[in-house]
Amino acid sequence: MADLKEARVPDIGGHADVPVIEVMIKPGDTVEKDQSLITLESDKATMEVPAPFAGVVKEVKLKVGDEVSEGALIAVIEASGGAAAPAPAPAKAEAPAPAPAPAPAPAAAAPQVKEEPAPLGGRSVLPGNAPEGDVSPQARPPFDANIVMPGDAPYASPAIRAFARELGVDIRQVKGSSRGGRIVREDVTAYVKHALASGARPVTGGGAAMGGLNLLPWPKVDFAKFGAIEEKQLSRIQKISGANLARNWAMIPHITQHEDADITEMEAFRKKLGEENKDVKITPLVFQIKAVVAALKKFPTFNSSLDESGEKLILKKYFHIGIAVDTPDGLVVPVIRDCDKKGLLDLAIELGEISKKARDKKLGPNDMSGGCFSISSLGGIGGTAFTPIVNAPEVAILGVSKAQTKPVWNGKEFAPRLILPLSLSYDHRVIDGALAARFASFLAAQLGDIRRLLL
Ligand code: CAO
Repeated sequence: MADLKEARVPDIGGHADVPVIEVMIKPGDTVEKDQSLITLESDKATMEVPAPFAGVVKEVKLKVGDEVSEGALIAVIEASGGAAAPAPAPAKAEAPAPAPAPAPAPAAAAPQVKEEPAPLGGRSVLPGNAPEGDVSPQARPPFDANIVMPGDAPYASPAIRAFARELGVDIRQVKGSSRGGRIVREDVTAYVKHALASGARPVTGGGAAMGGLNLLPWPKVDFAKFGAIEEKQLSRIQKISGANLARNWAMIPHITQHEDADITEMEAFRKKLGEENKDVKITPLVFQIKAVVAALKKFPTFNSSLDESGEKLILKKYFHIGIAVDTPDGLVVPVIRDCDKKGLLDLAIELGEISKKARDKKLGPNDMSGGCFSISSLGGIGGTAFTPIVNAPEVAILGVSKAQTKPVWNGKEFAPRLILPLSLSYDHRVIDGALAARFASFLAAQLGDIRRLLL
């Protein structure tokens, strides 16, 4: 029989009628013990209420905007085996023993508030159950908003803090516009836009606040006034990559150098190689990886990163190449390691494997870290040129468009040649235009002369 249990609001330090500002679960969700269920907002702090036990959410009994006090029913959860909640809630030391029925639910069992410092400002978490080795519920102090959220700490929900972190925003710089000065999502986005518009150059490549910019707030438009609309949430990948792209675009002074490579001979060789190795898909991309490695060896500045202070260049002696892969959920950039030590066929096999892994959503953090330089190939789709965004902390990225046969003057006549458009974006703080032009023409020469590439 289903083991249905109730998750309730624990002791929140005597606060009553506290608004629910976030509901993080829906029926059907599987929750782990201590996973946040809702966020409450007292007039001094935001608090996450975690699940007192693991299980599957059957019913959610609250919605955003409800006001709750201790004991309010949050959700009915079908507890998974062995992780049941403790028995009825203990009474607080100073409170009279509660009547035997109706027993408050498990969530109220451990009325302790633990301070959990988050990277930016304070954050409070209300554990549903006592952690191992914790003191008895009676001995624990009730929630004190002043402890977990000191008066001068920014006033924002954990979700808004996480959102600010994703964008690299120091939430202490953001002014809250909501009731009581609470920071809401719009305040964070307005802050970023303001920072971008005023054009201030951030001090470092890593996490510096973009203060002093003076952007207009993002236009708020009621699109439904003009016709039918539909809303669609961005995927998790889109949110994460969007935040990274926005930071990189705003903080890196980009230049894009365009170059054409004559890949007529390379293409003939690729086709031959493909016929001899029918079980491996060999696309032009593996040749580009080899050419990039050769160019990185010749121009080591391209194989570097600015350190966090923005004053030192770290030159890498390894050659790990990131490949932008388009997946149904958004853009990911897995990394192929040690490309200098791998042949065309090895690279082709690995490229097939990581693309599949990316599209099957099986990439782990290790698959996507440690890249030196990225390639974004839209050649299989089309286009004549584009401006890729540098994948920080790398300092350059190669965009590849679709190869096309074009008439090229050979001194006597126009001859049909297969021309591959290359778009090299780079961080102008690290790389000068002349160096970029040399890198791009070296790259084109490598691709144009297959003998050099195979050396
Ligand atoms: N010019 C002409 N044809 C090209 C080409 C180019 N530059 N690059 C690839 N092709 C051809 C391939 O040879 C293949 O042809 P066949 O089907 O006849 O064999 C076809 O285009 C499709 O190639 P592919 O895309 O499957 O393989 P790939 O190795 O070129 O690329 C991958 C692999 C994972 C990079 C690619 O599938 C992808 O996801 N690209 C999108 C990357 C992206 O979104 N970048 C933008 C980032 S910014 O938003």
